[in-house]
Amino acid sequence: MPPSLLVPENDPSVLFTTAGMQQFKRFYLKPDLAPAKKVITIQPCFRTSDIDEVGDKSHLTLFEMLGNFTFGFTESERGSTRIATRIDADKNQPYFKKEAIEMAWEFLTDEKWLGLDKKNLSATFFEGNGVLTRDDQSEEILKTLTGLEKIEAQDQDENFWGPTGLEGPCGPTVEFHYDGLEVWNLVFNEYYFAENNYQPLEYKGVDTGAGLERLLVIINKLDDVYQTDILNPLVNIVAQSGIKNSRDQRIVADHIKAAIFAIADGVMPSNKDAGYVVRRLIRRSMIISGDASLDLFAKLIQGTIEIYGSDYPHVKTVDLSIINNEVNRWQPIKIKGEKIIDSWAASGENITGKMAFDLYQSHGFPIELTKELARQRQIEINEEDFWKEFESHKEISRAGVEGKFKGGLAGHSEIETRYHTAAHLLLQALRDLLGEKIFQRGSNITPERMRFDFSCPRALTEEELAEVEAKVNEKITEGLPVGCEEMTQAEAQKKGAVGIFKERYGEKVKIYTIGHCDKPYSMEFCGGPHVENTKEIGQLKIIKEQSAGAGIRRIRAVLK
Ligand code: ALA
Repeated sequence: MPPSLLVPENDPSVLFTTAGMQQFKRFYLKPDLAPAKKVITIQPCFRTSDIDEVGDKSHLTLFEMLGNFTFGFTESERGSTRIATRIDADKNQPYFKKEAIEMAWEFLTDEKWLGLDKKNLSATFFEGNGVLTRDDQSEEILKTLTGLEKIEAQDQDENFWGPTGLEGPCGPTVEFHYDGLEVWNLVFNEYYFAENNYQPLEYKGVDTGAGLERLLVIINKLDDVYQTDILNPLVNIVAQSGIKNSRDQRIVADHIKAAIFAIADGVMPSNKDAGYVVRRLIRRSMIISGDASLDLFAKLIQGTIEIYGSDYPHVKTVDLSIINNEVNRWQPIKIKGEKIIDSWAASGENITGKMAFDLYQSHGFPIELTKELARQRQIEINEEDFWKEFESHKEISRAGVEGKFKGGLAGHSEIETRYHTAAHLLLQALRDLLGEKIFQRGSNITPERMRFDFSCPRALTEEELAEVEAKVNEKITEGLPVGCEEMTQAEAQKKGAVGIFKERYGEKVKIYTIGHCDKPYSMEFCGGPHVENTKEIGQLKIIKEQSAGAGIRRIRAVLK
């Protein structure tokens, strides 16, 4: 299945997609919803928790996680005939510990597959705690693997995974390590965690995570992930820009690449939530690269597109101007922040948590930078209090996110259906005028009006808005038929449909076309519903155009 977006769409309890299983959380509860009992993905994962370790041998902000997943296993599934046999790859049957562990071992060690030396591999399993039982089953299965010599029990910190966010499936893990480096994590989801309580799950499932970059290190006998051919070219670009320190080189390569992937998935740099993380990645890179930033970031975008453009075509849509805006925006903030901290230093004041938080809140000054500047000026900073302020603020903004989420659920009255179709025409009219780099970044429809967000580095002129409005109304007047067709993502992409990469589940996608089928005017991935003929829409009037964050514009329009 295709990977999900880096920002999960229906899970306000997390900022980013940190693991392959996240888009499948509900399938562990309700396996019948899953398109298959066995699924594999390659999931770009974004881990803010690892940012401080970036630059060492094995941690990255963004990495690709290889995963195989299964849902809906029950003990009765393991009929007497199946326990001893390898699962049949063609059958749509769930599996559990025995099969998962054996397949992992075979894949890691067999000459047919990775062919790793068994002597360098070790395994760990969950030793249990007061509440959760020791995973004896996995231990027994590990003991049957030929050539595996080191098996160790470990505690919950090491060998228990999940849930992501506040609640969800979770369970004991079996990990394989190569020369001490974790390369393979099997999570046996047998519990559901909610309200401080682990409930056994009715259906059990497996969630695997294997870091692509780490596997490359081992297979190609490298020292660390930054030497792999998916990162080394980026590190070289940074080195050529004159940055000498090798850890700094790696940090900039990692951060800008992660920012590019996030932006490609619609996360624009901003002052809150995921957008703020992206902003921090860019700002930390700017602190390191100084005056070279603009030129260097342009080269890194180019380099990232060269490496990833064919596998992740949407990275090609990332516009340099979004990052340029960040660089330009940062200069005055940096000067202002330095001045404020200088004045604190001059009066001999130390920085309280509240002062640091205000600097962050009102000037977008990340704590890392405040720390860096405080250190240069030899004044103290109360970081603990900063984080307390930060946490209490986060609770408030989380409540905000949930509120927004509820408000965003669209109804499907007739008038809203008309707005939906009008949104397709609007996107196409914008693309006609401004080019194919324009993508929809969100929309909100009520019976009274529509709000439409799209990627665009600058404001539109009045003439341009008039032209877009006229184009939409022209297409309405033409009375074009609206059709819907189901096809695979690949077919849709080939036909030039817009918005494909946002699709998360399953093979087939719904494509709505507006216009005559040999030469449709608009062709867009969408769940519907839509009118049957554009005549039904009425007339569109653009009321306002404004900014909706860096690199995003918002149009408000009404139908008459
Ligand atoms: N979800 C598991 C992990 O992230 C596989 O390690």
